Amino acid sequence: MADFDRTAYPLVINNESRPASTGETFASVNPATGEHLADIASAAPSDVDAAVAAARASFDGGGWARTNPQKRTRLLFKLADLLWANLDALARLEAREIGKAISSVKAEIMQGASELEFFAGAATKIRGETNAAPHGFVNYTHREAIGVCALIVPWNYPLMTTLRKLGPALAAGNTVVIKPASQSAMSAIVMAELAVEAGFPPGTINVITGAGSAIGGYLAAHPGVDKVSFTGSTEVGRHILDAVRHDFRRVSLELGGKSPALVFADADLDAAVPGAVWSIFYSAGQSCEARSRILVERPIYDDFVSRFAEQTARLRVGDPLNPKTQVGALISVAHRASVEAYVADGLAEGATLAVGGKRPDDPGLASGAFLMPTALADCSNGMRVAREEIFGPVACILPFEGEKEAIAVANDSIYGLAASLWTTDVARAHRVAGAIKSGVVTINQPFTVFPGTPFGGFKQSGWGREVSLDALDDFTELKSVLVYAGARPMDPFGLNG
Ligand code: TAP
Repeated sequence: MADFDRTAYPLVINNESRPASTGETFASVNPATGEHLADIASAAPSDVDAAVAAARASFDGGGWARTNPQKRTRLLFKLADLLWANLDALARLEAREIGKAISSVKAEIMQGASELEFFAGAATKIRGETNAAPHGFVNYTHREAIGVCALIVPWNYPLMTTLRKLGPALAAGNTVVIKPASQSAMSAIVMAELAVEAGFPPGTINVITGAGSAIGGYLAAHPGVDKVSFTGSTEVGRHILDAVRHDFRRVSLELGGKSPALVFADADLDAAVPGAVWSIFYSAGQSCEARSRILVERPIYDDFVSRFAEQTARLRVGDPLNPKTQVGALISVAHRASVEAYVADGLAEGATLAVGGKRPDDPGLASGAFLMPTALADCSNGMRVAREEIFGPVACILPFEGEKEAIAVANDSIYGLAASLWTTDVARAHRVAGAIKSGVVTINQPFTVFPGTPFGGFKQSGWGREVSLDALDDFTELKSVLVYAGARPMDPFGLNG
């Protein structure tokens, strides 16, 4: 049984919960209250070595790599069952740790468990192909596990992102070392303990915690790691690339975004306005796929801005543990300061404040990292607020004239993760979807991903795809086997005379 009430969280290596070898810890703090929640083990490089060695032994020695796919399926479903059984406690744990509204956290853990189930089923369906080959030859392919995978995860969707990587990695037969973000480590540790309860062999799932700049970098560069799967900022993504490039180890990267929502004059505003509000303010804007640039066609611009501001002002901001709360705290007071600086910068560059832009008036929220959902209207795409990822509850609203300009502005970004289109013109919806340079395009609805649908970015939003079966490809190597099946001996130099 998982213990959700403790105040110390260990490393999980080789199915054992243990303190860091140095005995060092770091504090987990509730960003909504400033309350100290727990002490988390702070791994030393020698602990990373131990975790990689355990994963290596499970992969090379066969603890996990030699399980048959049916057993992998059963164990992954068992872990998913344990997550469902502990859903409320896990949601509470994460809501306290990252300050996010508990209704959101719960939905994300459900999504993560569903994705795990998707890959549990996929473990028995990994397929190869036969290909055309010259007469007398047979060619077939199969997909093999890569080996030890380092899964490095950010704080904004902690458990969901961990499960999103864990499912395809394990389904394909890899073993893993998970490095959660320091601000959201607890749920990964509990999940690994539930995996021990489920019966995963020792060394299959290991968790190390500690500063990314120290042990995250050390893990990514570790010669015992065959693949790094990273989700986080584009800046740290570059460090990850540096860590793997020398020996060409495998890597996939899910990075930042500055995703647009395009609202055309023919859109159904009863759907587009709440959809646009949700897709920036869900998770207090701390989403890689947040539609943080809202491009609105000129004839409906004023109406859209006033409806957007009115609906945003009605969002319930407050205690993350209250099930009615829609927007919780930001991840830290320091992060809120960075978001507030962006708002000030946008106003200085000529944007107008449509709503928000301040901390909540409620004195009960004064010690937490809260910020009211904010919309900056009359932005232009050259402004810093429209170009950089703010990663907070700030929408930039920009007017546009016609489809051509909308596409040009939407694509004028270093990122290309997601885009939403709002229009009742079916032909336009598909035409614009084809022209937008992003990994995901959603039409007349705000949701980005369901188990089985691909997720990942163009341009500086990353490499690779998650959530769908493409993720299995990213966690496997493709092997081509060429067989000679001719009647006479193979003698390419003609040496047999
Ligand atoms: P980062 O600061 O990039 O941290 C992500 C992870 O990397 C954390 O576990 C962090 O550990 C670790 N890390 C930090 N420096 C490292 C280094 N030099 N080498 C190896 N690992 C290192 O991101 P964040 O602030 O947690 O999350 C926000 C960012 O993630 C945003 O840019 C957001 O867009 C992106 N994100 C992208 C996606 C997708 S799917 N595209 C999804 C969610 C988030 P510590 O916590 O210990 O520093």
